[in-house]
Amino acid sequence: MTLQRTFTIIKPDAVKRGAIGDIIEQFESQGFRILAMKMLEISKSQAEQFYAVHAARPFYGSLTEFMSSGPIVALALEKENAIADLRKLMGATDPAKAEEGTIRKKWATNIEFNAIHGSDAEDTARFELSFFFAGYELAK
Ligand code: 3AN
Repeated sequence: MTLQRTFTIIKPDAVKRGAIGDIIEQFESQGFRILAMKMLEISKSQAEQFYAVHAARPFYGSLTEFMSSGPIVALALEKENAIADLRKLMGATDPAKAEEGTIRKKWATNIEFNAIHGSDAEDTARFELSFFFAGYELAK
């Protein structure tokens, strides 16, 4: 297996609940290497660009409102099979369906305030990483 990169956001609800440390601890203990990390706030229009693939969905307005409502933590992660393994560690989008031991089971409130974002495929991971990080910001 070759190393793969993925992108994740600790969402505003999880930051407000004091979950940053716990979630980063889970990334590291599950073997993800942190290549880059930053805490920032994004504007509504930046959130709209980031979630452009969801523009036609009914929840696009509230999702982008929420993602621009407070600080987030963006990370670039690397491991073998990173994309699928991160999705597994995150748990189902709806925390009511998330498995025991997943980040969303522990920290998400509902399908909208669901604590964490993770890229779902190689092309989205590339887009999302380049949206938040310049090449020089990634660890060698
Ligand atoms: P995931 O984040 O698990 O990849 P997606 O890509 O289906 O899920 O949805 C992107 C984000 O949109 C979710 N993380 C969630 O915050 C929000 N979302 C998805 N479905 C709904 C819904 N039915 N109602 C409100 N928000 C939703």
